[in-house]
Amino acid sequence: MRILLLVVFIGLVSGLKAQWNITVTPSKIEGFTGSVRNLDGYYEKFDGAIRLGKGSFYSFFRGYAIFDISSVPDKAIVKSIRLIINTKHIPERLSVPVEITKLPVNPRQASLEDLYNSINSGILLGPSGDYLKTKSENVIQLNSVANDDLTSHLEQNWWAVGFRQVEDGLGGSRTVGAFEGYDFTDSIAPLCVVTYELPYKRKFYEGRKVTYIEELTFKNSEITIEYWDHLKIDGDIISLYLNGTPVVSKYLLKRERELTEVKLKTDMPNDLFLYAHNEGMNPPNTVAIRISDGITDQNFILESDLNSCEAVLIKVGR
Ligand SMILES: [Ca+2]
Repeated sequence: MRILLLVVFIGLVSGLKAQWNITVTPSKIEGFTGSVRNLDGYYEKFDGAIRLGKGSFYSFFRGYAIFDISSVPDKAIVKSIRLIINTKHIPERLSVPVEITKLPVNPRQASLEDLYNSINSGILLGPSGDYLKTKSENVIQLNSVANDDLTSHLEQNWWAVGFRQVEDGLGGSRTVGAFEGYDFTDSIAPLCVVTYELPYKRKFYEGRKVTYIEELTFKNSEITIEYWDHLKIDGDIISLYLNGTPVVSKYLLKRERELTEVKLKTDMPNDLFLYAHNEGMNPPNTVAIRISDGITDQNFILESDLNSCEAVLIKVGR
């Protein structure tokens, strides 16, 4: 069993408009593919190869591919999907007109008849036309329907697409070729490259406006947060929320540093914000914070009042 897993981190950081896009090539593990055909009401599936094209025996080949998308976080917002299919065995000077479709059924559970018909009824996920060329790498950019469809499967950790041959009007009597993107003796497998972003910035919390003032990166996910009042001690009572959960709750700030240890999420940015319970004698509510992961530390000040919260984004990575 062959596992392909390639994770490329593309960090595009520009001021406070940071984006964390990650491109993943999902591993494709088991039950990968089959070609499906209908021989006068008799439905067959051939595991091990995507095979498209009209056979000489009046059958229309359809296929499907299952991708393991478990490496894409459940909360990802899918921005684009590319399928990369290496074709071979297509006769020279012919290309196979093929369409990529949404699969409305789970190919591991559907009956062969349902699977066969679903591939045909699924709406298009990519351009239509002659675009699978012979003996070469084909890169197919899928559309927003595909993005939404994959997003809806994130918690299931699999995603499948159908491949259907576009009829050429020749009645199925002519063999127009087939391509085999993959079989168990072939090292070239179709790939699915997913580019996504993660939702990481909250705009409001309990009606209070949240503003991000800084973005921090640590190597370790286990961090220590120290917090204290660096100004005149005026009775500020604070809560600190990490990813929406209080890690410091209704604490009266002192000159002395208090500390708490937390674990960060590694697959998405973490947000830490200051929630003010009052503003003390001297508004606003202000806290000095030092975060350390044991390798580096970062110091910053958060200010909040009863209508707004200041926040930082924290990422674990290089
Ligand atoms: Ca204050």
